[in-house]
Amino acid sequence: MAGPPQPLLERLKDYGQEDAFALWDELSPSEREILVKDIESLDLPRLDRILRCSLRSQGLPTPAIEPVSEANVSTIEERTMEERERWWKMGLKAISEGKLAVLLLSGGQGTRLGSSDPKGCFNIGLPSGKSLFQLQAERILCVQKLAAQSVADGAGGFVPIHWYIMTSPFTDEATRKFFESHKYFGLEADQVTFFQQGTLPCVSKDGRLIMETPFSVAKAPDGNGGVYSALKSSKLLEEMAMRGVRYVDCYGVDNALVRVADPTFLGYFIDKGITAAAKVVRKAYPQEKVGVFVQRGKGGPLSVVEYSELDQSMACAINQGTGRLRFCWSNVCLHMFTLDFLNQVANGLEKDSIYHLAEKKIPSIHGHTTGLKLEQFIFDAFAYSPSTALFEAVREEEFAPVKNANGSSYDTPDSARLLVLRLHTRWVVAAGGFLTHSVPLYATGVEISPLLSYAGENLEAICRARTFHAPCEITY
Ligand code: UD2
Repeated sequence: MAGPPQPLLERLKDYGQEDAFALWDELSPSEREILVKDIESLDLPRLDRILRCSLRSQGLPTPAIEPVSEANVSTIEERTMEERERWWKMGLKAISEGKLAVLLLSGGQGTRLGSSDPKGCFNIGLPSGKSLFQLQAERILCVQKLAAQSVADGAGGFVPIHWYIMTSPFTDEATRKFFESHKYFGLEADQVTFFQQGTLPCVSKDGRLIMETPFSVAKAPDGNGGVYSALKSSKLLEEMAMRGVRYVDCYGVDNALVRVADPTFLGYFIDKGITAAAKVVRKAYPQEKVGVFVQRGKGGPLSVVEYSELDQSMACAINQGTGRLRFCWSNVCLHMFTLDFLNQVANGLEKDSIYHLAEKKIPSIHGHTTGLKLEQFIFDAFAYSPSTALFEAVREEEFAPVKNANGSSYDTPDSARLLVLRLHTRWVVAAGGFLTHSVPLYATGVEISPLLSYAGENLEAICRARTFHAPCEITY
């Protein structure tokens, strides 16, 4: 009985991974062929380097971390109306010149949501029934229009904002089909580019490959920080440069209120002349499942400690002076980078192969087994940024996470839907409109199409003295 190919077995032995061939004798010829191809596709030296660096760094003490100094945060209360308007105009001008690209992180598996579809396809139950992808596409359409109107003569026509969408093997096909079947929600097909992130094998806690089936290694997407190597290998950073892109707005798909291509955030970013920025909201409570921004030593670079790596004493620490949480600036996966900085990261990140180890239940030949997923995080890049600033956003206006299935206690489609309806109801009332409602107002509201208004602007003509019966979508 022929055993596994000797050279391949030897290579596995070099890294202590020969168990991958343990069931060889029970496999059919075709299964053996699949297994050999699967093992040959692994970059064993890279995997071994990642494992050694990541498993070793697990025990190392993290360098002293401090809360972010207030000088690095643009807070809402200190922001003047003049600044907001100036940044809004600066952002629209840069967008009208084609300098902004949008980068969507959409490779995650929606396991917590209980849906096998990509999260962006999810309908959170708004009156319009729009998916997260459609809401985001229409916000891009709206900003394009506002940018074209902001140009002096306005006759220039709009410059399309290019939308780069990172998928993973788990979400790619369904995402592309969803966009095609919805005709890109009114966008031009050639202003949307899909690209896939990489995957990495799942390993046991002592670093051994986990076999999902007798002839295939268990794998998972390499984290939303996989975007850097994916941009590099797909040569999309060069393509962005060819398009004249200077700034990249990067965000997570699972936020129903995400302000895609936010002109104010872009204007602030350009005005500050920095290389990286993130929107932050004040943390709602110590256990909130958000990363928190920290500073590594006085004046050191900003970075994020993910909620899954934040120890309770840090999460609950109180600033004695203010009585507020010591680590209060939450990461909400809303980032802005210069294209130059993305190039530096994409070429530099590989050197530091420290990955985050996420302990998960992994489907395997022994049933669901506790194992480790190897992930890089999008915000790992902040450690390399020479200049980073945080831009406080109003939580109720910009952060409606869709993480857990309805019935869970937080971050569900229902909670996100209500946040959208309540915000848009406030916009209608502020624009002189009235509401009637047959269910209590706290449980309903109106939805304003993103094609009408991006952040509540230009609604007087439509809403003044009009009465709307909630729940409904206002589209004209
Ligand atoms: C993310 C943030 C967390 C906080 C929270 C707020 C990261 C690493 N963590 O936590 O700090 O902001 O959101 O809601 O950003 N994704 C990929 N590829 C992957 C994994 C995830 O594209 O391999 C995408 C995913 O589709 C989503 C985003 O990254 O758009 C964040 O998803 P997540 O579930 O990994 O992160 P979460 O919710 O634990």
